[in-house]
Amino acid sequence: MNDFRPASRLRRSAARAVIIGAALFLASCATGGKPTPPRPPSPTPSPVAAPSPTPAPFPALVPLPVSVRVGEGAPLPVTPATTIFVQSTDPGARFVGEFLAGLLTTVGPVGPSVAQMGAAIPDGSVVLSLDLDPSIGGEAYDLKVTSTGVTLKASSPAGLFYGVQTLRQILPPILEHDAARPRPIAIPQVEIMDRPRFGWRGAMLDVARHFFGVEDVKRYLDLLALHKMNRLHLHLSDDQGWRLEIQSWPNLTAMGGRTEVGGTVGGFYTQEQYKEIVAYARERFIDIVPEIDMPGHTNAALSSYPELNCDGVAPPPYTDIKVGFSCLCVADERTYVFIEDVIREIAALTPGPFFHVGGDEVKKLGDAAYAQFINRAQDIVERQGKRMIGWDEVALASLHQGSVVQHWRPGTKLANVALNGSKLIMSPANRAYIDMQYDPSTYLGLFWAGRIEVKDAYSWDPATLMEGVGEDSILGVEAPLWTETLANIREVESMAFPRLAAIAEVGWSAQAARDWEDFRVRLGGQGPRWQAMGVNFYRSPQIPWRP
Ligand code: TNX
Repeated sequence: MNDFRPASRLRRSAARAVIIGAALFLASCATGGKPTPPRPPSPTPSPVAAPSPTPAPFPALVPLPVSVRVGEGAPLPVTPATTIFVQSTDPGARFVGEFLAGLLTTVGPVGPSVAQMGAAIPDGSVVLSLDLDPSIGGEAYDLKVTSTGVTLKASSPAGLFYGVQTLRQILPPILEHDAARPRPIAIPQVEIMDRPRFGWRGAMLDVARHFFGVEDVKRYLDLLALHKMNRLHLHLSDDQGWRLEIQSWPNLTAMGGRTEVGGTVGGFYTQEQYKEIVAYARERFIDIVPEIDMPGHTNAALSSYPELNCDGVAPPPYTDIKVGFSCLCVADERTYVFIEDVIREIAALTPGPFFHVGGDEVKKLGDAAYAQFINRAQDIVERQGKRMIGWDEVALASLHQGSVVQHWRPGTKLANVALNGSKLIMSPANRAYIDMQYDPSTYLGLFWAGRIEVKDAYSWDPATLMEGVGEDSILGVEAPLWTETLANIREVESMAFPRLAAIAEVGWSAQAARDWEDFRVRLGGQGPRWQAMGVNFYRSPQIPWRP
């Protein structure tokens, strides 16, 4: 069969018969046998969406690919006898093959096997190859499922990985649930071409206000990968806690790591644990971006070392949520020794090219002293072989071309940054801050930047947000999740999902192809998968959630 039809707008009635057939097939796979696990109670109220008059979309892909065509023929069976052939010696490609096999383990008592470089490839196989033209970018992929097999092509392992994430969203959600074994499945016929709009599709997790352990961070990384996000920015220090071991300044964690918001016990990552996070992220094609906030948001450091304070007196630990009161002693050279030690140790543990210096909300310094401090921090970051990122206040400094500004304050003008050749990451607080409440009934979260329902998080274009800052000046988007009010990973999930998926699509999919009505139906299709994965997502009344 090679009869594919366009399905980029999947609610079209012409596609209805195939769509319903496929949906019934998937539903029958998903419901027989083992029950899905009960969903733990959501900390946010979960109003029930009115049933949608729209037919269930197939495939319900988020983020939306460049093109999707649905085939009419019989679905391709996947069984323990299926082989995944990796037609490349690249260890990254092999790794992606193993990752796919891992996703498919529940198709039988054992999952499909992975083979390198098959000479004769039997019908029904899955074939991964690095045959795509590199000029369309390393994250692009082509995926084709026909009655004779699956072919997935990319120019680099990252592209293969994203193709696998797309395949995953085509498969029955029950596969995500371990108790589903054995569950033979069949993959509907599709032909998909895809590539991302932006290279930076990020999330930020504040592990300083509340501490989140290694397993929580891995869980977040898994969920980012499913939505093709490729940066996790860790906010590793703030007034309420210091979260990464620094061997040359051990009190930072021995003292500054103990606390968190509300006075509960905090925690920190040893350098070994941080390396474990970095490695886990890399296996999912995600770069960890470490942030040590300075010169403000530093009470945890100031309370651990008296010499970092201008008066030589360490303040007590702080566990409330006000901002702007703390500042390193920028006039004292010991402060720069401290910063250089910290940045050197973290840079050595971090393979990605960026180091985030925070720089936000410094109320204790005038503009000139602030700019001078950031200029010195920028030099130190560069001496350690990294590029500096800072929150949008750092635009007051003399930024180098390689430095990056993370826009967060709605209404800020940053055309000068773009003009001088530095790039921007767009995280406008009234769109991308997923610690904001959904609506007045959300009991977690803050609302200083407004309430952000899914539609607000989705309906904006990074390239027209700010005058003088167009597509070429933008690295991409990032969704920060501050955790003043979020004490555990389930609460984090309830704020992140579904809005993180909306930001993922803002970062991945072409602006002209994005449409709220289309998105909300595809997003509703993610519900069963998230449920099978135990994700504690908010059932926004704006979304027609599929049961
Ligand atoms: C502003 S965004 C902050 C954080 C808070 C957040 C709460 C930014 C650079 N600074 O310190 O946690 O608001 O939404």
